[in-house]
Amino acid sequence: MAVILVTGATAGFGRAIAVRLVKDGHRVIGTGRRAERLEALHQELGDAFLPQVLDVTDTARIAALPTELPADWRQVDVLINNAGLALGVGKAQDSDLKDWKTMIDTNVSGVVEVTRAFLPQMIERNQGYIMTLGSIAGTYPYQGGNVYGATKAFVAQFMRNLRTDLLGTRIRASTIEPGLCGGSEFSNVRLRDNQKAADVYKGTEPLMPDDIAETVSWLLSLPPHVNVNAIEMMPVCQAAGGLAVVRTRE
Ligand code: NDP
Ligand code: 8X3
Repeated sequence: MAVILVTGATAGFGRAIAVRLVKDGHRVIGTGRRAERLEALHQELGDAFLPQVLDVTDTARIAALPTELPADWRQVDVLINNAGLALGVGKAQDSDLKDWKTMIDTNVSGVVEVTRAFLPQMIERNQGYIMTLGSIAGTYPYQGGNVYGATKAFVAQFMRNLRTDLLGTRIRASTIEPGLCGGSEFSNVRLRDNQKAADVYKGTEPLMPDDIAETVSWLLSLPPHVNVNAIEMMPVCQAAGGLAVVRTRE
């Protein structure tokens, strides 16, 4: 059984992944900014869960974390880069530059820095697995997806390049790219309005955090010689749309 570090374990996918992986018999280090949520999860899951407050935009704390973990938690076998967010759905010309920077700091720099921090010990042991949450927004453009989608496109290419650099090692790397998924705080954070967030899922049967947790659990159950490079998943009620055309002539 593995020691697994999950970023963003205080809500949504990360929480569901932590709960599922502890049920699967693993030991999970759950991170996030909200200490009280991590403590509640600790109460629920017991000593198979280690809470660690971590803001993935805090470069110094990330760098220190691998050596600051308790000795028997230090060999992280699996890193799940899940922490991330979207802010806003405005067009590029209407968006807030501060929101863009927060998304880049969290979804791009956060993933890169946490990955870089835990890679050396995986290389040293020639063993490990890195999974990162991308999104269909990294593949399919949509209005208002601008920087959020671009951060997830970065994630997809970073993970493909990571796979290439890791060739010759036994370390695996996968990207999970979900589409519409309810049951998390994603839209509440993005829209900053709980009613509008609820409306995103109205009349749909979206993916749920447990579906993502199930996928993670399945990936971990595969034989060590199998690397799933990427998984794109959508609810049955969603599909990619068409191209847009503006008609200004008779
Ligand atoms: P939630 O908003 O429910 O959870 C996001 C998690 O990320 C929280 O635990 C939050 O913890 C953490 N987080 C955010 N910013 C930081 C930060 N600076 N430092 C540390 N942790 C942070 O969203 P989801 O569970 O839905 O999303 C999880 C991932 O999946 C994200 O990367 C998202 O982009 C991606 N995704 C989501 C989809 C969806 O439709 N829901 C679809 C496709 C991908 P805290 O606030 O406590 O720090
Ligand atoms: C979340 C999915 O389509 O809202 O990454 O961008 S989407």
